[in-house]
Amino acid sequence: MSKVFTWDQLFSRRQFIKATAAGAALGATAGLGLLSPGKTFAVDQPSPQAAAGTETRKVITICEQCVWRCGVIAKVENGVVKKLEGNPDHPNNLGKLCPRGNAGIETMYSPDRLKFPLIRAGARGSGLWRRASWDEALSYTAEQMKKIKEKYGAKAMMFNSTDNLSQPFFETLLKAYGSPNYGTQRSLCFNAMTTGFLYTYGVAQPGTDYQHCRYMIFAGRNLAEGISNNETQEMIEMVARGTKVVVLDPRFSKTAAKATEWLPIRPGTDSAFFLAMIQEIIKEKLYNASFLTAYTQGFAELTKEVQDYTPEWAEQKCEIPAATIRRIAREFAAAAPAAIAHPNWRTSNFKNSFQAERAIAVLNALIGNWAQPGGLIPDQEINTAKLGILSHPPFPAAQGMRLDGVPWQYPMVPLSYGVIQTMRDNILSGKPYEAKGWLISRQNPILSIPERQKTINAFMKLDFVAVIDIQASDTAYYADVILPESSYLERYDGLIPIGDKIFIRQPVVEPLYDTKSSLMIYKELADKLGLGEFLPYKDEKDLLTQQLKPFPISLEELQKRGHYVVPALQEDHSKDFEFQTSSGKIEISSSIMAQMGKKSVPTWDEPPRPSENHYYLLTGKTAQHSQMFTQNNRWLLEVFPENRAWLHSSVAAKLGVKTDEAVVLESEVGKVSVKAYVTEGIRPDCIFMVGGFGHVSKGLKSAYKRGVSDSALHKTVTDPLSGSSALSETFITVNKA
Ligand SMILES: Nc1nc2c(c(=O)[nH]1)N[C@H]1C(S)=C(S)[C@@H](COP(=O)(O)OP(=O)(O)OC[C@H]3O[C@@H](n4cnc5c(=O)[nH]c(N)nc54)[C@H](O)[C@@H]3O)O[C@H]1N2
Ligand SMILES: Nc1nc2c(c(=O)[nH]1)N[C@H]1C(S)=C(S)[C@@H](COP(=O)(O)OP(=O)(O)OC[C@H]3O[C@@H](n4cnc5c(=O)[nH]c(N)nc54)[C@H](O)[C@@H]3O)O[C@H]1N2
Ligand code: SF4
Ligand SMILES: [Mo]
Repeated sequence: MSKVFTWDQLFSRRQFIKATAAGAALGATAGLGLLSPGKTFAVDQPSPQAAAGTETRKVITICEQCVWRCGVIAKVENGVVKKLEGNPDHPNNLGKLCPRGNAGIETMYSPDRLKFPLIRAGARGSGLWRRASWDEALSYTAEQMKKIKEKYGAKAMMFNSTDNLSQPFFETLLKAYGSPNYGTQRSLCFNAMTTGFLYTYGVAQPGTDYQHCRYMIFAGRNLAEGISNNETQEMIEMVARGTKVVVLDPRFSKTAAKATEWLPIRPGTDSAFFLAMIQEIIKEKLYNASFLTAYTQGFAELTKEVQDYTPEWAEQKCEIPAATIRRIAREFAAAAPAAIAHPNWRTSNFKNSFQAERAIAVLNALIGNWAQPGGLIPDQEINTAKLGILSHPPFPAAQGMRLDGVPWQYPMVPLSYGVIQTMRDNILSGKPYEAKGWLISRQNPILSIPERQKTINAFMKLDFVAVIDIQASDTAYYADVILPESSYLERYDGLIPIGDKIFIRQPVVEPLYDTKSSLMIYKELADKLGLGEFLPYKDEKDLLTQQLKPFPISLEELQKRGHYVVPALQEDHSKDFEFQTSSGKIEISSSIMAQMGKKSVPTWDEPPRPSENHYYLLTGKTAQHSQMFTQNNRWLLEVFPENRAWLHSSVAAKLGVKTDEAVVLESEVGKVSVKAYVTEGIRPDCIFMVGGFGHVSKGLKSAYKRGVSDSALHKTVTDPLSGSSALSETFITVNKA
């Protein structure tokens, strides 16, 4: 057995050289990680490839600093990536990268990268590891997974992954293994929005035509900081054109700063605002009657339901003046059909967020903005290039109930979305059966699920945990085996069709360390499990060639061009659209909800309020970081070094606290001490923190213990309809530290 290391030893340069088989050769590679920490953001260390010769080239690929998948052109000099630029041919970013995209170089060259497979060599979470070969690490993982299947059935093994390009192959591994237990990030993210729109339009995520829009309402959608690159650009252009933009947010977000009107709504009461808009539009007959007759069902029921939801009633709930709600309803209807109540994104704020999303979906239907210039756009699915399929044997039937309660506890939540926080809770409860193993790829549940301590306890209870990551995430820190993936600038992933175009992610440089693409990790693990025939490819190039088979372009050519346009799809297919609901219409009254004995039209569901001396805890994004993972990126840390608790100046004055002084925040489940940020830009009854800080992994040397994790404070509250985790339903006290 090889030597045991702590994280400190493993990631110090000296130890790394000692621990490496080919110490001398790889010593140079380890040195590579140390970028100049100055402001130049230049890569000034030679790469191992540098020795091989001098060359300058550009490689077209795809960003992975968040889930948006922008097109990138990487400039490589002498084997070192010098600069990342936006690919002007890519629809997701129109030639521009956001700050996180630019900082992708540091993600790859970080000294904290996982450099080889690791097997736990002390108690779980002790931070003691030994280096393993790929063969050993994968064989060990496969043995544990086989043991669990033989002893407890495939269902005792859980598979988790957050949205990424190779996810379809992870799902193939899950199905081939035969487990029903699959966890994605979705119930922490957009379940309220996607289920709300799915049960209204049969479309989970319609697009929005910013270019022609004349009136936009965002309910918490903060495009200036929760960046969706091309959409953020379109929003900024829309504002510059003078389009009226209304932002509902308890906090003065950067999007609120751009907007025509900021409405500091009481958290959890968005549906009161929208129900009152609906009431006003119906009362004043400002709706599109012919559209409603032709394309919708349930208008009469809606009219009855909303009759008492007057703007005066709503004012009592949401604290926006009735006259403002009435005016906005009229302005919105007058701009129809070029007006949008935006579907939003991470609207998992309250249990009633599903009702808010249903009200938003229905409000759009009332003015008939579907597929109209300046309105909602059907998704592009029907017009998307279809990749070549890899044929494999039929999957075994997955036996057993799902640990996340879908559908037995959450009948309305689609299987592919799941309810990850309930999965975590049922690992702890052992109900309906005991979970034993967890394979996690590209996800950091220890920081992303509410109640961090509970999540850590769930990890401690399991027999086996394997994690696939590029760095020692908090979740990897609690694993038994860590399988290091090559960073996105060093690897291939599955091809990406977007409308009539097919894009490629490809290595910009050779992997710096002993890492593999997840495509190969899944494939080699499948081989060792005896399931290799389900992932029928030799290597990444073989897989991509099979995906490209229907198209008259070689992989080599695609690599050069970066994308391929499928000619047959360039015709207009918009008329092929059908609403994928039970009735084939837009369901103002949902057939499925009616069948399940629920109120089938949008309705008011009173949210809880903080008691005396308690505050709403709000969470959200900053433009400079992604989720729970870029906090260790030193370039990004330099521009956003830690999160602070936003306090209204009146609250700060009462406490006698100034900006950067410490406050103690306490909820029912946790307590943290964090620096204050005193501002007028938040309601006095709310405290806001950017999520993703407060890492517990000592392997994230720059991010370890920087800022605090609001997941340590968040209570676990789940909407029984959409499965969405209600992230603003935690109430806290605040005191001077
Ligand atoms: N830079 C950056 N961009 C990102 C990401 C990232 O991590 N970093 N992540 C991506 C992902 S996965 C997502 S899901 C999106 C999220 O994008 P958004 O959903 O736009 O952003 P969030 O910051 O999660 O939340 C937005 C706002 O909700 C407000 N809020 C809280 N409770 C309520 C309420 O009850 N009502 C209303 N009206 N507002 C409320 C908060 O104050 C916050 O400003 O961003 C994506 N883009
Ligand atoms: N408090 C709080 N909680 C939240 C939110 C919030 O705003 N505040 N937002 C919610 C939302 S919207 C979402 S979507 C979820 C996200 O929750 P998660 O999906 O759990 O979080 P991520 O940070 O996206 O996890 C990404 C993991 O992938 C790793 N990674 C990065 N690049 C690669 C790669 O190329 N390969 C591999 N194998 N791994 C890689 C990172 O190191 C990290 O460990 O969190 C939710 N939870
Ligand atoms: S939005 Fe930024 S981080 Fe996300 S893919 Fe695009 S450039 Fe990369
Ligand atoms: Mo998300």
